[in-house]
Amino acid sequence: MNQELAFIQGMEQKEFQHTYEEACKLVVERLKKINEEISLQKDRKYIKDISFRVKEPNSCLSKMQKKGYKISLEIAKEKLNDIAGVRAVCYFLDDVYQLAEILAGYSDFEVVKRKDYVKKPKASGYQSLHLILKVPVGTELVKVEVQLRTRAMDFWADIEHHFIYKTKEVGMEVFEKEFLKCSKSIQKIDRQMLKIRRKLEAAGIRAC
Ligand code: 0O2
Repeated sequence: MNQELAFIQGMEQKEFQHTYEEACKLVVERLKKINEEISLQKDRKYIKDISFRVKEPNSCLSKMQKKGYKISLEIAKEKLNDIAGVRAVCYFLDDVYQLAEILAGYSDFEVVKRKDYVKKPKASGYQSLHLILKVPVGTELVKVEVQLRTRAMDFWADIEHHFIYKTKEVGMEVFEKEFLKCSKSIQKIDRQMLKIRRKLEAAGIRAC
């Protein structure tokens, strides 16, 4: 059997999938709990959406090949940060940072890496705050990539992912520029929305 096939079959094993699913679910449960508590505390909506996925075996294989890693399950577990992926979409910019702090504060979660593509967006215009966490599943510590972003960032990333991010089409530069322009507008809108919310709060106007 060739290496690639053995890799895919290894990833498809129930036990492997289960471990990563459990890791995602643990983070999702925490996020739900945080959402309930903070929404009450702030008397407004906090997290709009929480989702998760275990990365498809084929997608993991492509990423391993793209990064030039030896194709093995052990290397995938060690090198791929996003086999387990969780996303939380917030309303406001400050909520994204606060949420990252709360998650990082759990004593059973270890922050392995923090990538702030909000402060420093990627060349494409992609914005999100990524935390790579190690979370306990049974006796293992499993890596989970948590993507935290605002609704506006999510709107952009979703559409850009659909048309641009993994495309093999050539001559996409004109569209990439358009997306970059939109990302800059989104940065402005997120800042404006935060300012408006703060003014409303200062005026004592609460969400109804
Ligand atoms: P998919 O299909 O979304 O899963 P690392 O190994 O953690 O240091 P990694 O994972 O190579 O670094 O890269 P990076 O840039 O931190 O990206 C992690 C994920 O962020 C990507 O996963 C995407 O989900 C998202 N992302 C990064 N850049 C862009 C972008 O320009 N546009 C969009 N729409 N999403 C982006 P995957 O596995 O690449 O893809």
